[in-house]
Amino acid sequence: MQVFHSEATKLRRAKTELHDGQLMTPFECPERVDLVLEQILQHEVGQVSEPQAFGRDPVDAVHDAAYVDFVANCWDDWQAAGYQGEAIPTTWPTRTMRDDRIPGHIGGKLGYYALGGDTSISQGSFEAAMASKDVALAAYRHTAASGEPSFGLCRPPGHHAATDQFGGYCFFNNAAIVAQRALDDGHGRVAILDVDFHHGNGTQQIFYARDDVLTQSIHGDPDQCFPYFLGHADERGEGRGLGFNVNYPLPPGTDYTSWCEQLELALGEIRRHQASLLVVSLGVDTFEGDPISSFRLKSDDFHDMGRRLASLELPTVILLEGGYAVKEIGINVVKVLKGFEQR
Ligand code: Q9C
Ligand code: ZN
Repeated sequence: MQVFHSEATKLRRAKTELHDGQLMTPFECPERVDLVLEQILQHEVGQVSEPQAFGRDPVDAVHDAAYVDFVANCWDDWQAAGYQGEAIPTTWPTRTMRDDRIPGHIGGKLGYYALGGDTSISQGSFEAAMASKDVALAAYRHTAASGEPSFGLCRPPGHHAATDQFGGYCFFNNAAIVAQRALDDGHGRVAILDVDFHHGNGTQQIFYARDDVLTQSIHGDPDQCFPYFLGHADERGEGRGLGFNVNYPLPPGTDYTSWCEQLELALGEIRRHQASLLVVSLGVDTFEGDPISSFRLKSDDFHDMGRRLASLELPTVILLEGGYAVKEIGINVVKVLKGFEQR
């Protein structure tokens, strides 16, 4: 399988993440890229290529232009304000306040454009996010041209990023950017299947009122799990998009047998909608050893997952989302890719 990777995805090297009341070294670290790449090379998954630069237009196609400007300028603006640490939001336009005016001060902008306080913005964050979407688009281009599957070693991840919000370690929604580009290239219908432990709230929001992208997510029940405020089973899309979003929330402790039943339901929906391209938001944070998640998938389960994804026999772009700080992240990704190639 063709693999796409860019060293520039490691330009984000944040020092802080506010996690469970403590300021820690972020789980979403550049070492993740090296761990996955090392296993891809060791297991000879396929040729590894650098992406070209696709510029900003594909980002603007799914995100608000002022939001993209904010991500591009945030670190400079934060430093210009004289702050020493990394840019962390602390004040939000919550229910009891107004959200119809965007503050001029960077502290206010941060709260306006953030969906959580977990993702510090630092030097290189924008550049890495741009490289991440280039990796995704290069993978898509390969699959679109050849029909062959491809894997994009995206980092930072994308699926929590909404039209005009960052958070959950995500800035630009790589899967949504690929889906939109595919539609612009003439694909009739695209399916995005999100198998990351966390609900793909950004992907859902971006396409919620549309019937040209089927969005589905299998994830930890938002009653118990981040992002808490989206991802319930009764969110099915709106307007023309009604029926084109499907959520499969599962309780903490879910094992592969139960998880897989939901996967088969999701695959059935994709067949029913006659999608011509599949984008997989591949988080391997469903692994039993993941430090911030609570499903119980074992390494061998990822092989079976890949095999089942391939059973759709669709042109498929697989993009990395989550999967954290354990050495198994690389082997678990490789197992999905190898399982997929068994067909
Ligand atoms: N204490 C992705 O997997 N932190 N993002 C949750 C729980 C945010 C995960 C807080 C987790 C974001 C792409
Ligand atoms: Zn995740």
